[in-house]
Amino acid sequence: MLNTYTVIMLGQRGSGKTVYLASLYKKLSTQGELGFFLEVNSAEKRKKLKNIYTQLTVEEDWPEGTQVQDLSEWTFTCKVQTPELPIYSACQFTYFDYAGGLLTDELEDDDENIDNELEDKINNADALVALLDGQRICELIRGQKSGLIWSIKDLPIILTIMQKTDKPIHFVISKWDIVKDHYTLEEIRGRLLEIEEFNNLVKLRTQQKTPVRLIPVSSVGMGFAELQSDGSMKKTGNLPKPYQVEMPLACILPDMIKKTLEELIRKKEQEKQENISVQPNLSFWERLTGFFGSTIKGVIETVND
Ligand SMILES: Nc1nc2c(ncn2[C@@H]2O[C@H](COP(=O)(O)OP(=O)(O)OP(=O)(O)O)[C@@H](O)[C@H]2O)c(=O)[nH]1
Ligand SMILES: [Mg+2]
Repeated sequence: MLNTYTVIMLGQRGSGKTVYLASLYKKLSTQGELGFFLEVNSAEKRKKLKNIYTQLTVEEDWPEGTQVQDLSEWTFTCKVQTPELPIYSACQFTYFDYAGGLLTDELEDDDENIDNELEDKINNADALVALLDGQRICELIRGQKSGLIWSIKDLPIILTIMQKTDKPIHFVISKWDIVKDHYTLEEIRGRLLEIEEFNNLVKLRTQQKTPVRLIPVSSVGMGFAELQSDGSMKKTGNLPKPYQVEMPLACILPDMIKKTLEELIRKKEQEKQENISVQPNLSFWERLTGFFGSTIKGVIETVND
């Protein structure tokens, strides 16, 4: 039996959760240079994710906002590929997609059980990732009211949830494609640290020596969409080129699957001794840490005070 880990992305309405899920799957469902890939465990769900991605790519409209009733659960098997061994299933992780309103809005009585269900999942999660809406962050830096509201209402709700856990937490900035021409990651980091609740959480984690990361991603990549002056997002007709969508997982998974991997490597070492004709150029662990290690270094900024 594989270990299953639960990763929950915390993001308000419109922050980009559903688009991210579809884009993540698209990017990671094929074997490639990354060294690992994802498989969705049900054929039905696989189709659903592909459909969302196709709609995202070819239709003029974006996928609809998720309805409160549509809390959905996705189980991915994370498979590791190596040149010298058959493909290994390293772990499974579960991911939820839900209506962001569940986190921030007052709910009808009928919806309260769904809210409780989500709360349970959050409390039992193995890692939390906050999806910070890049569009709102820009509005905040520009001094627009919508950005201010985000910083005093929506963000603190997410931070309060994160404060309650001692599991790994990371921050992802969504919609980096529309942010990056205006602000650097440093500027954004600085502005976020001016928010007291954010600063406190980062300080606490730094004292505990569990680094918090700030990871810019774009589910669609540069040039796919243009922000309009009324705040809407217009597609340009270009194809999506997901940017750094695998990075949040690349930060979380190695820690969680370390034990499993060590076990695999041990077995592998034994095999090597028994059968000297196998001459792998790189060990499992080297490949994996090589991948995770090298990608993580340059691109991800560690937020510390
Ligand atoms: N430019 C750009 N826009 C994005 C990106 N991801 C999402 N968007 C925009 O943000 C909107 C909301 O994205 P969703 O993924 O539906 O947001 P959500 O978090 O699932 O929202 P709820 O389901 O309402 O909780 C999309 O319709 C797009 O207009 C991105 O990577 N780049
Ligand atoms: Mg959604």
